[in-house]
Amino acid sequence: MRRLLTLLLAAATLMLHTTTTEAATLNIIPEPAYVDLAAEGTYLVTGKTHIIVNDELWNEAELFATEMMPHFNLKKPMKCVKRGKGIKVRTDSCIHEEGYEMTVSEEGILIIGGSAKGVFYGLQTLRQLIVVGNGVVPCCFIADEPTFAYRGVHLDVARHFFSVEDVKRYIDILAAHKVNRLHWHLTDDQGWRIEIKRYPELTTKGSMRSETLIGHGLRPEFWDGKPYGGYYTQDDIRDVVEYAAQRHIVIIPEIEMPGHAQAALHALPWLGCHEQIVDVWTTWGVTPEVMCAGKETTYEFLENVLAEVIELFPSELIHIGGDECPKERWKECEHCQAMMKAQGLENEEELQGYLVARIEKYLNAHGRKMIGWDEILDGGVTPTATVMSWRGIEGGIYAAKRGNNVVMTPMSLCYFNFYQTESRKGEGLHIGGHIPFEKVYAWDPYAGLDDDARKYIIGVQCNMWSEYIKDIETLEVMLLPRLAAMSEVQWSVDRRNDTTIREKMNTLRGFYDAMGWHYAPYYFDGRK
Ligand code: TNX
Repeated sequence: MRRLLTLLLAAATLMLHTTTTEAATLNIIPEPAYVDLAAEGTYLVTGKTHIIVNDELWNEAELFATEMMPHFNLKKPMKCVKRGKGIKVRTDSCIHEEGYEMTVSEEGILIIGGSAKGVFYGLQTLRQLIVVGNGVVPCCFIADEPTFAYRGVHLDVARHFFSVEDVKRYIDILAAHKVNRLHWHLTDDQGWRIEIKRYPELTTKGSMRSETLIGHGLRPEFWDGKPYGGYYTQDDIRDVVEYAAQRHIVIIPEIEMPGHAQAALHALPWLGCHEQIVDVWTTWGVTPEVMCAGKETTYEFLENVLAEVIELFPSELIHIGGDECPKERWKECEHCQAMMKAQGLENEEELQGYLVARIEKYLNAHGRKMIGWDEILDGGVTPTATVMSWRGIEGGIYAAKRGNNVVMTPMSLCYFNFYQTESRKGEGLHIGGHIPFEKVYAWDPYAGLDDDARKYIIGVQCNMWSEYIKDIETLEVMLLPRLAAMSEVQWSVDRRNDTTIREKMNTLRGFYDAMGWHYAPYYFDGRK
């Protein structure tokens, strides 16, 4: 970091002393912190180019060597060796942990990362250059590091299920955009998708619903009449967590509580207040059927589930949902009312606050930290919870001013399940809203915050709710190219540039085509 600062200062001084400054760009997304294109010449990377690497960085080198196979039409990955010429990678702890410096000369390429993470991101930058330049990489020097430590993308697999293979493809796309967190929304009213050994009913019963709402509104003809389900075994989960970790993406699991839990209540009716059987929900929205916050058995259940979740996910942050929990059932429930009395709680909001605080204690006692949607603020939040601000930015601002860590993900800017054009023509049926590429790109996540509060904004995230997203192609079209805009907000917020972004996006489009990723055409054909 210190090194990059010195470099930027030197560059600024140089610019003061030159009369003509041409903004050189390599069309990389997200934009690197510093690019020097002054040197002439190129270096040609082919399928025969060696990657020179020591044991510590073998994972990163081999992954790159494998990723390049389709581009060079190779049957085997590019060769990784310990000595020689080609693409050399190493680390230097003077550089920011996620940063890197890349020097391309006519003799070869050198990437020095602050750690294996930095090397990985350097190689992602190089991959873009190689693919769009067909192996011809211009001589240059790049020094790079991210703005935000938390660069998240969310995926809802409860409303529609995505296979292990689909999730890995999604992870590949995230990694290429230098995203480092996948928020995996694993449970909701319409399906419980993670195997929990202690409660097999959660998946044997809770992962299947009788049909799905496929229209807008609640008319009978809008349901499809087809049973729908799916879940991940614990082996599947371990496989995905490992796959993501190799790409330096931490998976944050979300187990929804006490609301958005009707599928769990279907499987285990004693989790509810009235204990009557409810179905795995076939409708979208907010259901009154929520977990009972009065019975000790609910707390036992949550701790037992989290114990298995903690075993499966190394993430320090564990997401406990906390959003959209109607309190009707609690008002009529003798257990909830007794708990409120015993704990001296004024109202049902405070009862939710009690549940959340108790779960946070459990997570902390097991070496983890809690993150939840901004409703966790309503019942009086502890100073140690991380808040995900979705109902707007106000919750995030309030939390940051109190000194809670915040991830900004306001619905008006970060809901990638929303339409991308005003006319909605050709987009298929989606939940609503309107978030074009330009709106994401123009977002300032620090708006409304003074310097003190700013440092609590640990990152930003876009969310992918899957009520109307049923397959991986649609998922990709909703994600791309808006993720490119989001990645510039996450990685390079102060380096965004309205005059160069269009050309950069045209270059990135070539990269998407080469990768075979599906993307929406609207940004490219000018439709907002
Ligand atoms: C709100 S964001 C929800 C989700 C829905 C989404 C639809 C949040 C914490 N809750 O349950 O899927 O809107 O856009």
